[in-house]
Amino acid sequence: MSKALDGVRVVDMTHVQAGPVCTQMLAWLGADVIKVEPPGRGDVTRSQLRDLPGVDSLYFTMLNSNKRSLTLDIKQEKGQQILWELLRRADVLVENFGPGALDRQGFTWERIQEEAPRLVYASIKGFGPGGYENAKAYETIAQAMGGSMSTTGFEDGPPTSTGAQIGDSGSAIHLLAAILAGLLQRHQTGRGQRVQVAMQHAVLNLCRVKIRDHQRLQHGPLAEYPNQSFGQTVPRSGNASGGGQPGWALRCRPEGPDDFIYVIIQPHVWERLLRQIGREDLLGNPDWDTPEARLPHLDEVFAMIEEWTSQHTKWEVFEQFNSIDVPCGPVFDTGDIVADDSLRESGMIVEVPHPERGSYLNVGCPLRLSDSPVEVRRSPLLGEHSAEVLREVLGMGESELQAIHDQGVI
Ligand code: CAO
Repeated sequence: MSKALDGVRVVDMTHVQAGPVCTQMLAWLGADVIKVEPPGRGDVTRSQLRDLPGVDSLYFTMLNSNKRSLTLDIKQEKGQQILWELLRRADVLVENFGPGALDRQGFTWERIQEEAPRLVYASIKGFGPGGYENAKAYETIAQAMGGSMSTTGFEDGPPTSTGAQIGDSGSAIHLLAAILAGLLQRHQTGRGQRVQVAMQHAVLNLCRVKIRDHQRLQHGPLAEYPNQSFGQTVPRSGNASGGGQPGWALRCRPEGPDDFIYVIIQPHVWERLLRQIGREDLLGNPDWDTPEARLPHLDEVFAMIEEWTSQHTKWEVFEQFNSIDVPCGPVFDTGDIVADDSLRESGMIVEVPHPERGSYLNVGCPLRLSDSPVEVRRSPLLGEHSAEVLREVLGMGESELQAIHDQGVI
């Protein structure tokens, strides 16, 4: 079956996490993603956090599936010539180097527009224009400066980073949307364009509701927050839902570190919820009956529900609450995730064979397109497709391939 991005060629100069996650999605959608890596070492993550000696790390394999690998030294003149040739034949260039890295090798936006006017040139940097522009960034730096860390965690604890990689993978998804929009606009204009996402901006976009609450705070306390007192800025609110319906993580049997279920109280299922947990005595009680009446003593409300949940496993509670339409979610630990039948059936946890490490698990593609199914294929070995790409895309002959190999260009 054809793929959504069939015929789209991507020169992928990304490394670490933020860029590779974006280009992996482009590859899953059918683009021909050619990962350009420094000869000899490749993307630094190939050797970071290795679990097996001498083999590409899971850090690398899980973020670089469905791509081809071309090694190319862009600090040699010949390497730069080859890169220019590739860019003239490509639709998209993606990179996430530190500020100015590609400009220093002569690949400025001005020159790229002249040489490859149809190219969508996409970048992730830590920051946008302004005071932080030249600073490097990693995941947690973006979380710190995008509003996530100060609003995550418990009130009596320090600012906390999230397990979800909203700085890196979050920026990647934003960049994917921007690249696809750039390609669509090219249909109208015939021109490529410069596409940029700053990690700080992507995190801030994901923290939109906290800036909502910052402004609400100027007009009084945030009633749905569990906090007792408020200052000038949005406090950390533990596991409060942050939405219009209150929620909390409640302990379950046998009280292991992840034996919790997250429960949301919707007004129209309150009565059913009370009956399920055996507290019919509260039906009609004005202190408990309406969302407004419950709001000032939510801690008591959730403690009461927890008395019941703590007598059951999170799976039992999930089943029983679902049967009465109470929204809830057991806290999945990583073991639950990799063993979950429905995640495997839906292709979100996939087993991928690899010639050097044996098979490994990858997280599949959450995008479902009826006419563009995703098949997750293993990540490439370093330089695995160098000759293939240069022959196929640039029409390079064997003697030239041998010569640039001997010069260390590839
Ligand atoms: N051949 C030769 N050299 C190559 C090359 C190739 N194929 N590909 C890259 N390089 C060189 C670059 O030219 C650059 O060299 P110079 O520094 O001499 O100009 C260098 O490799 C890469 O520089 P860098 O600044 O990107 O690398 P770093 O390890 O110092 O910084 C990071 C890493 C992530 C902090 C930085 O890239 C960055 O801020 N990126 C933007 C934000 C981002 O994406 N962060 C998320 C990282 S995921 O957690």
